[in-house]
Amino acid sequence: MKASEVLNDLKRRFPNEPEYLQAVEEVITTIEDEYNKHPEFERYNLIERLCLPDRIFSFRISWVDDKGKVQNNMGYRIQHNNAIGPYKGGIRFHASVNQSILKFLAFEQTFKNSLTTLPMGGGKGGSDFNPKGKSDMEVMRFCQAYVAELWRHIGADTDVPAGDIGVGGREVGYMYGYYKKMARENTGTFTGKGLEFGGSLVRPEATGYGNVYFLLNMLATRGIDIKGKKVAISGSGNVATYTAKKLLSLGAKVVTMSDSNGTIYVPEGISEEQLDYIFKLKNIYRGRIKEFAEEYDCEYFDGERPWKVKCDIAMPSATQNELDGDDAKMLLENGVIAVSEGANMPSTPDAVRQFLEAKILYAPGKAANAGGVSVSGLEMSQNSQKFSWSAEDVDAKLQSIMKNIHEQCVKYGAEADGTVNYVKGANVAGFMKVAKAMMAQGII
Ligand code: NDP
Ligand code: 2IT
Repeated sequence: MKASEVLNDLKRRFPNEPEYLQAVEEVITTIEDEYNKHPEFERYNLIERLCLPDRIFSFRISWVDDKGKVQNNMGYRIQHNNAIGPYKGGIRFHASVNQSILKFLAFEQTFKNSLTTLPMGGGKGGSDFNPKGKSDMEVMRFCQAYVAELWRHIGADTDVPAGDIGVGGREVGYMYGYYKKMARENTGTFTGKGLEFGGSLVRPEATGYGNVYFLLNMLATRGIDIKGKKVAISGSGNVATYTAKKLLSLGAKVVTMSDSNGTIYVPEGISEEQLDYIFKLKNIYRGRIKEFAEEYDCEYFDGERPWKVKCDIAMPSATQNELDGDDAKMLLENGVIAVSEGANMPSTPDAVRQFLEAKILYAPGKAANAGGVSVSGLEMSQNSQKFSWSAEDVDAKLQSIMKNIHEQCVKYGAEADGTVNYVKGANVAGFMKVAKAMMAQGII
């Protein structure tokens, strides 16, 4: 089948999976030219095989809350593609989780992991469990119940989960602990583990730092200095906070952060002390960003996203489709020069189109946020060696991986007018490696 026919057929078969179709459509439409240069791909129906996940596990998770009430959630793990290495990708706990969202994330992860240069296939898992307001013991019991179903299907050389929205060091610890109890082995099947039991230095920081490293590579192509630039960040979780931390260390001004209830606006830039407050607020007290506005008496946009403020750079780092066509228009009108995505698929197709047409520096998540899974890959390497590397070593490797991803994007995304289409570059580069590996391995 031709690439466009595959897309139409997927639309017919999965009409209730909008996020999955959105991610697939973006990739198919950008790789079509390259794909059509390889008739052998079509002969082996490669594109359809690459769009459909290898397998999906879905299951009921029943657990008992602190009041003794039985709660039921749905759990999933999508093993999308393992042509270049074990399935690899995070676990998301959020009330909105469904099969479409996890299929889009697993699909994207396959291309992202291909770009990292490390041997990792793509996967994603999660549950519609809502961690908000849950006690530590409830979170632990839930993590154990999730892994009680999942543990048989994962392993250090099979499928290696990690964190994502709602899953950080605490949840990975509980899941890994229970996995180890069931599987009776200690090979590190999970990344983002605590440093005392096989975790890698710089893994918590890696996605945010990696996004800033990617941004620096993009800015360098136009000779722009990050110092003094105003950056609007969305989210206040793992990715957002470490993005802010690195930006502050480079002399940039972080003017916004947010959560699902609203946005704080600090026109002169958040200070290091204020960022520390946000770390504690989010990780220890598990509070809301509004409390920051109360503590520091700054502007707070209730129920609004950050994109209306004047900024030079936007780094969406919360969730999918959090920046739409109207937001893109406002950002462009306010003179934004770069958008680098920490989240997965945060910009809607309309927003992406506007960024590409405006020829600003626009990096899609699968390139810009690949630092997290890259250091997960490095955690896997360290676990295999039963050894751990210094923070300096891991950070240097992360910087070199992000530079390499940027180079791949430039190689496949360079336009005649000298600009770079990073969407095309990332999709084609990611696709070609997986496609060649699949071709070599036959119809399986
Ligand atoms: P966290 O759970 O640490 O933080 C998520 C942040 O995003 C919170 O501030 C949260 O606000 C906000 N958020 C979540 N859902 C929504 C929503 N529906 N609307 C508005 N805001 C929302 O997650 P991470 O920082 O780990 O993940 C953020 C993004 O980065 C995700 O897209 C994830 O897939 C992506 N990513 C993560 C990587 C990692 O290593 N962790 C690696 C690569 C990408 P609230 O508290 O109100 O829910
Ligand atoms: O979207 C992502 O790349 C992640 N959530 C991190 C995955 C991982 O395996 O570290």
